Amino acid sequence: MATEAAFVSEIFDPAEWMLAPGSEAMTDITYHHDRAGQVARIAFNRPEVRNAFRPHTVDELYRALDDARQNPRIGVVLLTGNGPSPKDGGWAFCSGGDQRIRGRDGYQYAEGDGAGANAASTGRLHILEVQRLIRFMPKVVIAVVPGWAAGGGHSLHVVCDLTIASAEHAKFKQTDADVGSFDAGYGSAYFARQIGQKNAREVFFLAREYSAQRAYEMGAVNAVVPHASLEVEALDWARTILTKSPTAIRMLKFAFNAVDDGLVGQQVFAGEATRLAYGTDEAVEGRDSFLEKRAPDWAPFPYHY
Ligand code: S0N
Repeated sequence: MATEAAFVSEIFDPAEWMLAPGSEAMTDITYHHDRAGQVARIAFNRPEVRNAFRPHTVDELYRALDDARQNPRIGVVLLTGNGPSPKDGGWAFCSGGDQRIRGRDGYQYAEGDGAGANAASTGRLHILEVQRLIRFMPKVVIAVVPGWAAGGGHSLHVVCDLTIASAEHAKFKQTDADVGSFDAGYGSAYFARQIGQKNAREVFFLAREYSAQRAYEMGAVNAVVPHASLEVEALDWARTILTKSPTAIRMLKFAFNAVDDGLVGQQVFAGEATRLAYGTDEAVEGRDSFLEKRAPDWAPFPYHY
């Protein structure tokens, strides 16, 4: 049974949300569904470290995103960060990998962080699995950026379908090269497709700080809105998207992706096309002829529309 939502962030409205079933024990993220059960809100919940992720955070994030992906009623996912920090009042979407537990082979699980029997003996870099989940899920994922999007957190906003940013607190900075890290996939190469090669190279090579307004001007952000109304605006965008045909949105997302995703993009798009084709009389005839051990009769089906 769904549970009433507790207050998790200064701009979170508990009246809009219910705790997502199964999310009660999550520690590093929060996961909610709106009361109609059609919008998911998934938020980093480590504001004291600017919502940096450790392996356990990524495990929970993957689980929540996959749950939202598989829920047939959820049409839009909001990915955000809770805040502000109890230490200094700072806001963050996500500041990437937790540098305190980065080892020579990736990010390390720690005692007591909930990893339990799943704790890997070697380090993990499975945030890239999360990126692919966002990229390939047949639903719109909106990055709702209330503060810092830095490092791997910047890459996550890049891979989301849309980004809405807080006018007052959102800041963007690609720190990868500062800390000896490099997202050589969506975070950089796809980012360059979004904002152009010169701009993307500047963001990575200089690792400067960009305001929400500047990111908007570069084409990295869809809208800049007052901080207090950030989540209201994001829910409004989600509910507008929910008025559209789910199949059309899904096919459009995969069409936008396909050009940059090579054969995997073609595979994802074609998988959806195959699923749609299964609904035609023609495909039904193909299946039935096999099951009835007869030659298929394609005569009713034209070669040209
Ligand atoms: C975000 C920044 C710019 C905010 O600066 P600000 O507001 O001055 O706050 P601070 O005082 O610096 O921070 C407040 C407290 O939070 C801690 N903290 C912040 N970020 C992290 C972090 N990432 N890890 C651990 N702790 C963090 C601060 O230490 C401070 O703590 P106290 O109060 O105890 O002093 C600024 O904080 C900043 O620059 N942060 C680091 C950003 C960064 O470099 N992130 C890592 C980048 N690399 C990755 O994310 C790699 C992982 C990844 O996604 C990946 C995987 C495979 C391939 C590629 C990638 C990729 O995308 O890079």
